[in-house]
Amino acid sequence: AVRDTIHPRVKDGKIVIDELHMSEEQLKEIHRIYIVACGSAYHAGVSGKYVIEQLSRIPVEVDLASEFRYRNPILDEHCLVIIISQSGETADTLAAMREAKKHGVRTLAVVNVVGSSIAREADDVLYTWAGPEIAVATTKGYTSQLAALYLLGMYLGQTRRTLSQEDYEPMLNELEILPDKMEKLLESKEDIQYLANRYIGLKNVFFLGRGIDYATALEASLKLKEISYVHSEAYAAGELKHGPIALIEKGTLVVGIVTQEALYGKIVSNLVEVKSRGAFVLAVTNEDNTAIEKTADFVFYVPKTLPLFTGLMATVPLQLFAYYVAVAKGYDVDQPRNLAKSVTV
Ligand code: F1P
Repeated sequence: AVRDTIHPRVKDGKIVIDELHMSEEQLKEIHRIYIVACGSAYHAGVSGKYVIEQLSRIPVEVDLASEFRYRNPILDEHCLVIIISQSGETADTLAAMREAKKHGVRTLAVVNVVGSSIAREADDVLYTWAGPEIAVATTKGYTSQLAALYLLGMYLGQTRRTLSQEDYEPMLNELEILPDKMEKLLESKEDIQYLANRYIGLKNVFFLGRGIDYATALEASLKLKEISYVHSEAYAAGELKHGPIALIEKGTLVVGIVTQEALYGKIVSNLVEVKSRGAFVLAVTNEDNTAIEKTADFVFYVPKTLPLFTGLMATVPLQLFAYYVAVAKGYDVDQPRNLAKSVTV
């Protein structure tokens, strides 16, 4: 799915987003981006904020569609509103987009379902081409949304000249091999299954991450809730000491997502803290970060990629973790209780 998102937009060593009908001048004049979505798509937006801000230096605000639509957001003609929705039918997301359009703001939809309501009404549409999502909980829809946002960030960075050619080329090369790296990590999925079987009686799980890893933590936590019915929370790791640490006790599972080399020391000290209170620590980290074994009880290594792209690597094992816990408990992973494929009311 990720390959199908990236492939049509990389041509002759350049990213070409034909679907974005904005002139170079208009793109240069954008002074604020709002990303608006619900559920997993919102988490893709949190990841997208880091990527787009880093590459284009445009301030990005990420908002839940159910909040954005009622909060009278400050919008003008130099804002861009990016709407993310796998189905393209989520009621709050559609309403948020209509709200933005009322202010005369340009809207760009990142959507999977061709011809859906959001796709039809947006000014521009970036299809993710992930194919049909059969299961209720979004999985490949999410990873392909990340890929679309990486493309967009690089495109904006190149157009606005905030991303140098020197940085752009290795990023583009990496982007093209990301799908192979994702396939490679699937080779060790039995390790995740082993861990999931061991944690079948799981009651509370905490996911911690910093920077982009925080976005991955949010999505990993949602997947576990949605399909395995396990209570889980995601925190930006620095927030731990502001309350949640009170909930850590002997045997609590804490999942640390540790892909940002510049922040290794910081997150490791958070993991040491929870371990000293009896938590069992699972770390998802880059393949060369073997030093983590001093802290974590179990490590899942993912192929190394550029720091801005690690969301794609770290999400997959955690989606699988939620999947294997659900399977071990005998749940229907495709049709979780109380959930609808798209929330249309
Ligand atoms: C948003 C979403 C999904 C979630 C569930 C309910 O859908 O929250 O992320 O997995 O299916 O809807 P969408 O707007 O991306 O279609």
